[in-house]
Amino acid sequence: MTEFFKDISPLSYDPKSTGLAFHHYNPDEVVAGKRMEDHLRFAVAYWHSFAWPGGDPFGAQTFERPWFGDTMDLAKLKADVAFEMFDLLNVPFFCWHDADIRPEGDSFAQSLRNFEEIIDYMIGKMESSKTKLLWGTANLFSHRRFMSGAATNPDPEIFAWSAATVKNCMDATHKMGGQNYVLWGGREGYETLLNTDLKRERQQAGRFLQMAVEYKHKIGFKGAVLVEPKPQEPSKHQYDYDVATVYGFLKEFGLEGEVQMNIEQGHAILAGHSFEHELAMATSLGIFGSIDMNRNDYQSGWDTDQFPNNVPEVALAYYEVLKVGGFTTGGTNFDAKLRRQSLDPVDLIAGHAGAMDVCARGFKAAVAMQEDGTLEAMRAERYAGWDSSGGKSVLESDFVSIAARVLSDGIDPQPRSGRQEILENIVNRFV
Ligand code: XUL
Ligand code: CO
Repeated sequence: MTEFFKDISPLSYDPKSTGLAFHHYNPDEVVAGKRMEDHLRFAVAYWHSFAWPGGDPFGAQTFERPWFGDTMDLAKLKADVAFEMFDLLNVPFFCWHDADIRPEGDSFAQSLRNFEEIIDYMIGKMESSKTKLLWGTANLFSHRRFMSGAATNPDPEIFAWSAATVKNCMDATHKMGGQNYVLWGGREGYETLLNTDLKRERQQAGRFLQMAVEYKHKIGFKGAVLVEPKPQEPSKHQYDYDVATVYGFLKEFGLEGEVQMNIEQGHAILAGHSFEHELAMATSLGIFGSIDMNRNDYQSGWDTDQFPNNVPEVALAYYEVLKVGGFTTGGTNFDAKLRRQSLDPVDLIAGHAGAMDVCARGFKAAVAMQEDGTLEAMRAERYAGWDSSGGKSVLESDFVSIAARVLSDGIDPQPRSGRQEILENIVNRFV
């Protein structure tokens, strides 16, 4: 045991507790035919909890962690503390970027050796822990070599470096028994068209993603390949702006059956959408995969990655997920970080515990809404005309015959209420 969480005991479900406990999340509670833990599939994101120093654009590190530094011993200490936190929280999954878990070497080969050593160290820890890998990913955005993109870089050698990095991260994810592999196009975008060949860059990104999918099949990785859309940040114009944009991209490069979406609340907000919109878009296109759960500030205009704390919003999100039967390989990854003044070990635990409770409350509300059925009955009633023989024949017809029928039948459609307030009142009964 390390000293880091020395005063903190494992959390349990204890609704009456006034201390550190779960008040709504009971992993063993069976809801809609399954244990909560198996529905929600919570994951801790290594980068925010263990690698982020607490900086902002006006100030550097605020956190002082005993594992900060560039040696392998410190990387192992970081892994020790991380697995202690997974145990305290009893989370079934975690997620990493290569750069979160190993020190950067002074060559590609040295970084790879560091990475492989840490992967083996973590696999050793996983033998005595319940926590599995939800997904692995490559950090192709922090180092200055990626300042002009990874796959979309004007320099083919950066493409090659990035491809080799993703190959190694996919190998490690596979070796760890990971359930998905994620690609977030961190700097796959551009700042100014004046120096950018947009057509070429999109083709490079398409080929890169095809190679990742080819490699997944080559090594027999059975998990899902997930793309995580995000607009505007860090590049002014990101090629993977939102779910609909990425779907067009997948179609163009023949990948629509191969790649699903990892959808993040904060990214949806930055794209000018709601979280549930992005989820509904993905489920309707058959490309929903997983969730990066967090909460964005609605005013700031950048990605604040706060822990979720809005039960109605989370309920509407899980309602969309439940409509397609819940997660398969995906889960709820807390891509969320402490505020930089939250310095103490207990803040890390409280942030996650609170988030798990918020998700549990939202999820139970979503299940209750689904079991109640009124929302779906009212939606079906709104579209019932399309199920009638007249409605069906409209879509099988053409403009000429439709125009003739509108005249001959003397059609005179009457507007009907959309009932939004009534529907919102129904939701409010459950959240
Ligand atoms: C960045 C972001 C990433 C991805 C993984 O906004 O969400 O942490 O989730 O690279
Ligand atoms: Co994310």
